[in-house]
Parts: sequence; structure tokens; C-alpha cells
Amino acid sequence: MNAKQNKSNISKRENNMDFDTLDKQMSRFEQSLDRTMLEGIYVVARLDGHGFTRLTKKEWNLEKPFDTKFRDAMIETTKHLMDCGFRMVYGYTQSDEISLLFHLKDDTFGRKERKLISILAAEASVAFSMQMGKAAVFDCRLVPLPTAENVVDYFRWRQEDAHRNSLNSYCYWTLRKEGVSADEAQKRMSGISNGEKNEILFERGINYNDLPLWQKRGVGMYYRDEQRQGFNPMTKETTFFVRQALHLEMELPMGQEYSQMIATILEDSNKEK
Ligand SMILES: Nc1nc2c(ncn2[C@@H]2O[C@H](COP(=O)(O)OP(=O)(O)OP(=O)(O)O)[C@@H](O)[C@H]2O)c(=O)[nH]1
Ligand SMILES: [Mg+2]
Repeated sequence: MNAKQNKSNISKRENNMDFDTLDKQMSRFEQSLDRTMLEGIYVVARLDGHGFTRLTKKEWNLEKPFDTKFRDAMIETTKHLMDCGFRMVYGYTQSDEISLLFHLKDDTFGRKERKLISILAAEASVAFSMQMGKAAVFDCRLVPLPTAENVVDYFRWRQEDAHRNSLNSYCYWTLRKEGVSADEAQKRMSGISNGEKNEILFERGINYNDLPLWQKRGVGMYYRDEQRQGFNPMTKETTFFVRQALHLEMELPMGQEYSQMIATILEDSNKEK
């Protein structure tokens, strides 16, 4: 069939198509990739800044290896995501990534994968761009986790990643700041132990143990009951009431204690309906 015949067949066919036929046919295509997250399974969304290595260097000119304006923008973005229409239980941020644990019973958008991913990525991109005053984009993936133990291990994993990266970044940027080239800094760090990396820092007056915990462990946030004070204008008495508030934890524990913290947050959230 030549191009002319092909074009004429297409236009003939289009003339015969009514809306209902088109609607049925196209919806089948449109829905062919629709998937939902299984009920009764924990879900974590992880968002990650797209191309932030270049942006942190070229566009934003951030402090190296850690910048407080960037950290605060990530924290504000995480806070926004905890409260943007989904039922979130725990938020965690380190470097340019954010992990969000959905409530086990969250059923927003019928747990449709495409809705969760696209809305969270869009919300994060807008919130973060407004914080930084320049456009930036986040990607988003969903991680299904069958058991509470898997959830605990997931957050332990991201925290270990933060810990490893912070030691490497400190080492790398300390060498760079004393004039060592990028290649040479990479070479000096390759294949050496954590103890040796600590030693590189120590020789230059930096004690890794003394660095702020948020840089080594990331930052977490979760809802908890907090006592608030009010005033009753009728009786002119001070009143106390309890309400759920988002708690920001800048000094997360590590290891077993962190596991315990996540397990407790999960248990408490599962008590709610
Ligand atoms: N200077 C500086 N850089 C930071 C800070 N926090 C994160 N970064 C940088 O952000 C980047 C995050 O790494 P990746 O997510 O692996 O790299 P990416 O360029 O975003 O790549 P994709 O995520 O694959 O798009 C690293 O280059 C970090 O050094 C900070 O506080 N200061
Ligand atoms: Mg990134």
C-alpha cells in the first residue's frame, strides 16, 4: 500500500468513527499500563532530585559538601509531601532524596501507581523550586514492602547510604579544598577503609564524630500527639488539649535504636483506623 492509499484509508475510517467507539477503543490503550499497589502492603515513595550534581555546582553554588539552605529546602519539601493529600506516616530526607511511607490503609486514588508517582513528583518539584527560587525536577519511584521488617530495613538502608556518602563527601571535598584535583581525590579515596577516610579528615583537624548528626544520618519527620495550651474566654481559664503535630527529628538515632523508632511509628500508625 502506498502512502496516498494509506492516507485515504485512514480518513475514510475516521469518518465512520463515532465518539462511543473511539472512547471504548482509546480507553483500552490508555488503561493498558494502569497498575495499582496491592492492598495490605506497605508502600514507600522515593523522590530524587534530577541532575542535582550539575545544579548544585553550576546553578546554586552550594556549600560543599553540605549546605543548610539546600537542607532546609529539602525539609520544607518533605513537610509539604507529608501533607499534600495522601496519608503519610514517616518522611525521611538525606542528600537530594526523600522517602515517604504511606499509611498501610491509604487508598488515595485507589492506590493507582501512575497517580501516586506523577502527583508526588509534581508536588515535590513545585515545592522545592519555590524554596530555591529556581526550577528543579524530582523523579519518583514506588517501593512495595511486604512486611514491617522490610519497612524498618528500608529506612536503615537509606540511613546507611547517608552515612557512607557523608564520609565520602567530606573526604573528597576536604582534599579538593586544599587544591587536590578531582581525579587525584578520587584516586586517593578508592579502596581505602572508613578508618583511613576518618584519618584523612582527622589529620586536617576534622573529627568526623563531631559533625552535625543531620549530615551523617539524614532528617526524619512523623506525626505525634503533642500537648497544646489554649485559653477559654468564657471561664478565663488556661486549657490543655492534645493534637497531632508533625514532629521534625534533626537528631535521628542509628542502628538498633533507629529500627526501634521506625517499628514504633509503624505500630502506632496501625492502631489508627
Ligand atoms: N554542594 C552540595 N551538594 C549536594 C548537597 N546535597 C546533595 N548534593 C549533591 O546532589 C547530588 C545527588 O546525587 P545523585 O542523586 O546521585 O545525582 P544527580 O546528579 O541528582 O543524578 P540523578 O539523580 O540520577 O538525576 C550529589 O552530587 C551531591 O553531592 C549539599 O548540601 N551541597
Ligand atoms: Mg539526584
